[in-house]
Amino acid sequence: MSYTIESARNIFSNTQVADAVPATTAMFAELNIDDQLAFLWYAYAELGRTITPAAPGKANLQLMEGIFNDIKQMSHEQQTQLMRDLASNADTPISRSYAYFGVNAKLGFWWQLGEWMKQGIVAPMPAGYQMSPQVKAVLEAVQRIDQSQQITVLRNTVVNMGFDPSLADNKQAEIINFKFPRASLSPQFTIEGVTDATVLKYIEAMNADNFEAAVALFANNGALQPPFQKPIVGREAITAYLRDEGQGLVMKPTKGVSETIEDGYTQHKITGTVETPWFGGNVGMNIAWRFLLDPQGQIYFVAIDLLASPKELLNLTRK
Ligand code: EQ3
Repeated sequence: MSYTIESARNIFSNTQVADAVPATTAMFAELNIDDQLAFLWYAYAELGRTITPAAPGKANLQLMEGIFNDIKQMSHEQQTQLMRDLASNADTPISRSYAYFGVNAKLGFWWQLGEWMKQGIVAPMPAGYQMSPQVKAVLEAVQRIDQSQQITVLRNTVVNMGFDPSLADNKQAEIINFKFPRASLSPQFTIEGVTDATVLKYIEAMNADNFEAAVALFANNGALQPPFQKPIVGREAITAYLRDEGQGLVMKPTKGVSETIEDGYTQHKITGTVETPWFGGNVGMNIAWRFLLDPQGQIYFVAIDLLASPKELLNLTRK
C-alpha cells in the first residue's frame, strides 16, 4: 500500500484532540465586532489573574515603532475604530500592515495595545460597559477550558485579524516577525520508547529554531499538519510556516511508540509538552506528534495535535 497525505492523516486515529478550541473560536466568530473586542479584553484580563505574557522586548517592539507612534497620536475614537477595523478585517493602511506581521508580531502588537489600554494611552473599555449575554456565553465557554487551550483561542483570534493578505496587491511583502532569545543550550531530552534518528533530529532542530535543518528531514512532497489545520505540503511551504509560527517554541517530548508498518514505512507517536516564548514554563501545552516516515526515513507526514487532556499523554495505542 502506498500512502497519500489524506490516508496518512489517519495514523493513530484514536488521538483525542482539544475540540473545545475550534468550538470556542467559532462561538467567538459569531459575535459582533464590538462584542469580539470586549470578549478579548475580559478573556485577557481573566488570564492575567494567574499568568501574563512576557514582554516582547525592546528590539522586537521597535520593528513597529512607526505604527505605534501613529496610534499614540490618535484620539480615543480613532483608536477604537482602528481596533474595530482590525477585528473586522477591513482594508485600511494599518490593517494592511498588520497582515504582514508574523504570528508573534501580531501578538506583540496587541500586547502593546493592551498595556497602553491599562495606562489609558489607548482607549480603554468604556466605563460602565455592560457585557451582552453573547459575550458572557463565550467567556463562560473559555472559563471551562484549561489554560493552554485558552491561550490558543486568544492566539487564533489575533492571528485572524487584519486585512487578508491574499487579497492585497503586494503579495511578496516581507513578513515582520519577532525573534525570542534562546538559552544557548537546547533542552536535553530522551523519548522513552522512541530512538528513531529522524524524529530526534526534528525535535533538536526545532528547539534551536533551525527550521532549514528541520525541513531537510521531510520528503519532497512531505506535509506538516498544525493543530486544527489542514496539512501544509512541500518543503518551501513548510519552511515559510515554521519561520512564522515556530520561533522560540520549546519542545519537551517525553514518551512514544514506534512501529514498522507496510512497505518499509514507520509510524511514531510521541507525546509531551510544548512551551511558547510568551508564557515559558508557566503553560505547558499537551501535544502529540504523529509521524509517518517513508522507507528512506524521511518525514512523509507529521501531525501536531493539541491534546484534549493530560490523560491523553498516556494514549500511545497503535491504531
Ligand atoms: C488588548 C486586548 C486585551 C483587548 C483588545 O480589545 C483585543 C485584544 C486582541 C487584546 C490582546 C490580546 C492579547 C495580547 C493576547 C495574547 C495572547 C498570547 C500571547 C497567546 C499566545 C499563544 C501561543 C500559543 C498557543 C502557541 C502554540 C504553539 C504550538 C502548539 C506549536 C506547535 C508546533 C509544533 C509543536 C511543531 O512541532 C511544528 C510547528 C508547530 C508550530 C505547529
